[in-house]
Amino acid sequence: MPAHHETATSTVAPHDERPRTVITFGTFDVFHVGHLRVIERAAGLGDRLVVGVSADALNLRKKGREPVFSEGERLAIVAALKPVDEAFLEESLELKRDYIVRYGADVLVMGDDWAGRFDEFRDVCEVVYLPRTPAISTTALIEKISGTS
Ligand code: C2G
Repeated sequence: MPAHHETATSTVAPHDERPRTVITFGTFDVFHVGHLRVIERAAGLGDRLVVGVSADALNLRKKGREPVFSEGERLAIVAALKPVDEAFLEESLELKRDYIVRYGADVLVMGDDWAGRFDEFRDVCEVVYLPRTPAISTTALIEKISGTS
């Protein structure tokens, strides 16, 4: 085999041979099809999907209200989804870099309601914002079910 071929073969990056891990985060309260779509599309960007589910205390700090479903219930729902390989409780937004590193994530995926907010992690992984599924949200569902909309 010519020398330049050997060189080409030996420079194939090991990265291409190991599974590509994708990580995403969310509350996933009153689970709906918008949540499912972002999880499916995130899984499609790699070989292994890890999902951080916001803890109740984090959600209260972030949104000022208790989720409808507890963290244990939300975690159980997300962990049971076919595209999800691993799910864990996200205790703090400040730990996002630690979670990315701990789970060996190559790609961070978020809906585009978070566009630009996680660009600081581009030094440790790719950061991808996916378009939100239109016309559905947990807040709208709660309002519809409670008859306030
Ligand atoms: N999402 C979507 N389309 C919708 C509603 C939600 O694509 N119609 C996406 C959001 O963009 C997010 C994910 O679904 O990527 C989870 O949404 P939320 O549960 O609302 O997540 P959020 O409370 O924004 O938590 O660390 C970041 C937070 O944990 C994100």
